[in-house]
Amino acid sequence: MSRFSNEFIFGTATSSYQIEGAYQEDGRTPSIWDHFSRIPGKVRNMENGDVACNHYHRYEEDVEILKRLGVDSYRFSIAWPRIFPEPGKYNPTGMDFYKRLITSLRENNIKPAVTLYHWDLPMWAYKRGGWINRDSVHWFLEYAEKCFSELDDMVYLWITHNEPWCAGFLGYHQGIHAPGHTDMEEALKAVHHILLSHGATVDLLKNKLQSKTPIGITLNLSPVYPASSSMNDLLAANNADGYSNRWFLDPIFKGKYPVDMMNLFSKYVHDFNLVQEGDLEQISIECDFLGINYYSRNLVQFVGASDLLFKPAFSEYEKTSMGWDIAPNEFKDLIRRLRKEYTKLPIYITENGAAFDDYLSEDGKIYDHDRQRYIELHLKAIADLNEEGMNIVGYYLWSLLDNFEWAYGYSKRFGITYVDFETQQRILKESGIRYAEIIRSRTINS
Ligand code: IFM
Repeated sequence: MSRFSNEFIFGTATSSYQIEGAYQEDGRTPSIWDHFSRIPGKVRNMENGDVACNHYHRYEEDVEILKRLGVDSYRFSIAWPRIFPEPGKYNPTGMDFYKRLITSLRENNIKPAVTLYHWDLPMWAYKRGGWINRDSVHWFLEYAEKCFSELDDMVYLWITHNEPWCAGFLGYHQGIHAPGHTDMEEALKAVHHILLSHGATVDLLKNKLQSKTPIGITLNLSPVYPASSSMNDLLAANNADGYSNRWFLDPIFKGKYPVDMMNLFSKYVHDFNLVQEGDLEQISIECDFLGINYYSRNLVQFVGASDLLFKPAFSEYEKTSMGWDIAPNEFKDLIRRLRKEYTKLPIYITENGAAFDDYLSEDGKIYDHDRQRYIELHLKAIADLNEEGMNIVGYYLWSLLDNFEWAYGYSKRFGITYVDFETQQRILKESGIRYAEIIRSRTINS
């Protein structure tokens, strides 16, 4: 039996576009996901977040679920197009929703952990070039400043960006996420400006506004392994690691982009003004914590006919319904490496969880034992890591609710609460009931 300290934060996580719905209410204007999801072929069954979990109207019921779970904290994101529906035009009615939500959380002793950007870039910003335009840093700062001035005294921690790898590379290089571009140079620009906006926002909160509220960034990191020990596969693993992990960790913690990846990327970059003097100092500004979203490991092999020389390799590991390897031991490798090579900052696991095909049984319950086991394995890994002194200070389970899983629409269920999207009925799954027990006892079986 392993025990979590009394200070350890147990939580669940969601994001605005994935759960809120109310896509045209109280002044909200479209985001890139409203637009992208309407392009045929981009999202399974052309589903979208117009209604999603209708959390905008049902947030009180969702806070009740959080209470039942007994979580210490709840992580959610703010929809930028609710706050600034048009350039430079603040919408207090949009902000009021988050004030109501935060007030309700605090009345129930649940600490609000707030992400500023979880991918719903306003369309007005996209039309001006989106993250490819360096001015995006100023637009983001204006938005962040308003969130800070209205909410900072009620917020437990701030997260500037969720998973810049997805916003940058999935959105601008692979085209799988909004805005659906497939251009490496654009992706490199987008990532650089996202990271710059992160640094500028940390500077704003800590130095200009002198706030004591902790602030950090959330990266989705995946430890990479070669399919064999051949030179080619080792090269493939190095590149995959550079693309998914080091391209973010190195500028944030070492103040420089990795040289091997700069060489690999150099053929795409024609704008030599991209990284300007002072940018890397800004990006590597000291934060208060690092947020990590961990789902799986990444096994790769060499492929000559690809720009980055790697592709996923066949793996015999048990998988979730996303086809992702269940890999709690590799999670330990990742954390140990971060401690050795990158940072001593407190670490929050800001997301971890699994999609499985859930069935509502005749007795009205969801016996999602696969998900329960996945959660237990990863919580056990955290307890073990903390015994080694790795200082993981909190865990946010993804997700509180089944929700809109981006390009997969509603076909993948990550929730510990089942959502019937026809009726909006919520049912706590067995994994949720087990999570509540773990939280109550603050222990996990070996
Ligand atoms: O649903 C996403 C979330 O928006 C970001 N992290 C990964 C989750 C599962 O794919």
